[in-house]
Amino acid sequence: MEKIKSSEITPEHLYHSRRRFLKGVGVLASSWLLAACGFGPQQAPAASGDGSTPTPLPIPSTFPTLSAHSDELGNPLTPYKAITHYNNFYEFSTRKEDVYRLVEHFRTSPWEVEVGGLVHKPRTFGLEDLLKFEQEERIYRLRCVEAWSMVIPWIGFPLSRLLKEVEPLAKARYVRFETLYDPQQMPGQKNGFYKWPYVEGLRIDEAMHPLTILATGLYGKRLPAQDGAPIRLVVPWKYGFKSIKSIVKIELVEKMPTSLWMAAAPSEYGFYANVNPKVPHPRWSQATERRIGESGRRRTLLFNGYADEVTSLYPNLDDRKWFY
Ligand SMILES: Nc1nc2c(c(=O)[nH]1)N[C@H]1C(S)=C(S)[C@@H](COP(=O)(O)O)O[C@H]1N2
Ligand SMILES: [Mo]
Repeated sequence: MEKIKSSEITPEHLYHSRRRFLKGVGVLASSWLLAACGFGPQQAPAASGDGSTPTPLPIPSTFPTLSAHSDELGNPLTPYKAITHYNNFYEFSTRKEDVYRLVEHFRTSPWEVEVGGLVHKPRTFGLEDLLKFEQEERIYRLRCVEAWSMVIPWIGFPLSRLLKEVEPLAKARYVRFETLYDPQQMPGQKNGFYKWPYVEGLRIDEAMHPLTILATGLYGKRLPAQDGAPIRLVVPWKYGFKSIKSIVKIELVEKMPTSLWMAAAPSEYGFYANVNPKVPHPRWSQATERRIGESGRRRTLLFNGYADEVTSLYPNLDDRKWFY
């Protein structure tokens, strides 16, 4: 009997999860301070169990329940415990293992997000308004520029839906996002090295892309504070630092915004920050990554595995500016 190469077979569960995914998308100071979101590749705690830490906020009736146990490539979800106990959130601490404790008293309700700038209909959305957008589950890989990664079942809604509500003007070319500034609650903001508040930005077509979401939950629950409650951006084909947490302001602008990381280390971090295994960080390789909860390393994928969906956004992939 002839042997079939295993690469020619698409296991059924992969086929179905791929379909589910597609349905979902609808078609210096001292240099150690400069590692975007950390100190370079480093050890993470071994992830174990699901270790559910209940969040006190009620789960909105609009939240979908967990729909799958792997992403569209067949990678298993990272355990809840790891997603919520290994966090980059410099407003609280530069130590990933400490963040979950320091957010204990962080007030995420009531919460407002001001959306304005170059738009016809500027508007301030209360969290309750944002939760009225139809919430869906999106299982995405998160690839930190420090070369570790997770698979996270987010709940949220496309950013494009919010932007359509405010009707951007034709001259709006970029979207600028800002995290809450409140040093009383966020002790890390007393660290004068960084220019607070945390700022990030996207080109408007990146912001309108169907993969780009605002997340309000994960694992079928409200977003834990350490993951950016009550609302954070998720842009899965870019390094994790673009996915700004605890957003209070979204502005449509004409000029490319300067992010916190561009200001802190312009030779290391640019605006686009698309994942590319072939473009090393000035201080380490991006060829492989450590998936939290696994041993060994995985190969990093171009655009973090979302190349089919997003390559068309970036003409001339040889231009280094897309990847740093
Ligand atoms: N406001 C804010 N957003 C942030 C960060 C931060 O320090 N502050 N860290 C970023 C980095 S470097 C990463 S890798 C992701 C981590 O998200 P997670 O802790 O939910 O895994 O959040 C990003 N968003
Ligand atoms: Mo990161």
